[in-house]
Amino acid sequence: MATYYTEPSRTFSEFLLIPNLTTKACTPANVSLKTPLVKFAKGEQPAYSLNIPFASAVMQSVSDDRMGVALARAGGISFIFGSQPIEEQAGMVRKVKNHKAGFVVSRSNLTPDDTLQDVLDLKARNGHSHFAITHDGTPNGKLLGLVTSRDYRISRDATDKPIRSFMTPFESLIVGRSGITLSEANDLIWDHKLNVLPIVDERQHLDTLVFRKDYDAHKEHPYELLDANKSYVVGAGINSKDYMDRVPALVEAGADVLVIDSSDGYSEWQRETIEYVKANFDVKIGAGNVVDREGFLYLVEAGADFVKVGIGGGSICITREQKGIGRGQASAVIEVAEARDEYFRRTGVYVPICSDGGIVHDYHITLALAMGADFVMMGRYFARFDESPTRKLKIGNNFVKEFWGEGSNRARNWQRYDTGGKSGLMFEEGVDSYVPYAGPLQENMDKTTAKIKSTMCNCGSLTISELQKNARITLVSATSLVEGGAHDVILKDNSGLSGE
Ligand code: RVP
Repeated sequence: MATYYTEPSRTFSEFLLIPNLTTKACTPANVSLKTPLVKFAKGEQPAYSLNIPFASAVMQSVSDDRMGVALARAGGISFIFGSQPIEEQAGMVRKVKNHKAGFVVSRSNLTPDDTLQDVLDLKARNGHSHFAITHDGTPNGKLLGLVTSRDYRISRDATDKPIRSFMTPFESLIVGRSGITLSEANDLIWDHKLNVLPIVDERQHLDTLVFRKDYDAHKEHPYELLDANKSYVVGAGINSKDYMDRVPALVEAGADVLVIDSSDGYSEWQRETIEYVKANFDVKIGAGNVVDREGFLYLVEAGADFVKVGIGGGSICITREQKGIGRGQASAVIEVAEARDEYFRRTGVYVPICSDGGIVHDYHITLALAMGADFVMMGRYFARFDESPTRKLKIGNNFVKEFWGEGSNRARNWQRYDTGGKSGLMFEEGVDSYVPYAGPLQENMDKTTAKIKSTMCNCGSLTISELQKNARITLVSATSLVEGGAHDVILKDNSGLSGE
């Protein structure tokens, strides 16, 4: 006979947190959201921790190199999507690792033979006001001069004037040498009252530019997640099919952490993948997804450094409808967290778990953490931001961004859903959709983390592990769900009434 679970499978919206005593010391400013990313032994520190417990989903429409830089800068981690050719994915990882905070590759470049009109055209196209003048007009050509808006007067100058006649020539420029630190570059910027400092190599070829405003921005990101070489930490998705080719390329590109990306990770394919990676590389590897104790323990015994939890809860996911597998996200997290704690007591090894999918409201993140998740992975949340890889469109009066599932026809990521064998039959497990455009990542994350910290204070907790120990969580009835939103009032926005 089949096994029946007596408890229904539940989701985050069915729970609320009950406040604990808030002491005077418990203020949002004192709350830390630091959390382990990979397993560690009792009394030791994990090799990687996150400063903010957020990971961006292993999805084409979410995690490319731009998201990787933006999220690491904000304190979390991106897992660059694996449903692309190996070299392209490795290229994205490399871009994140090579992105030196504050040092940017010049994006507006011209040659001395170009004209003032070319400067004006480029300015109109990308809005930049500094132009590197290189011998061949490329970002890393020999630097011959610089043009800023102080070098020309549109009202007086002929637009066919060649750049060489009005640029500031190299001989008159203050430049930094490749290899200088950001704070040394900043000293030059301040000492010489510059807005931009070109960094050149020993052959006078342009390496990068440092902008005064970027240095200020760098100081505004106190949570940025850096490795020992001061490069951003980045993850990458792999699958259990081409890992023997993909993993070496990703490790060579500098990926810090890998994750096997699958809708159902409780499989011998995942065990073999983990064993291969552990035997051949010194790189961290997460696995999943699972929704119960057995699945968690199986992947941990195989050597996983963290385990991802969740089947069918993603906003674009139709796995439950298509295949009838899955579990309410809250129930899955609660059971796996219990298994994680039990494993820790038994072995002294703490294996972090990630709640993946189904976060709709910011408070769902706090609930997931309170229920035992060490961090959350989100797709829809990040897809809404400027930094996600997809197009921003105007539909009616609203701006939206495109967002599609890895199991949709558009992504064609069949490996994520393949259960092995010679399967030719493929069916969609995801949809192609839009999400409301929400602006820049940092601004949104600041708001979300402010809410989480504030709720943690309500719960008398200064850290995530305190929250996991102290949280008191109650189920809500269907009727009290109504009570939780605005009710029995006429909302002004929708009233259709006009007042004085
Ligand atoms: P959400 O944050 O609710 O958008 O969920 C994102 C998660 O959904 C991903 O991390 C992944 O686990 C899952 N996903 C991605 N594509 C699909 C699909 O097409 N079914 N599901």
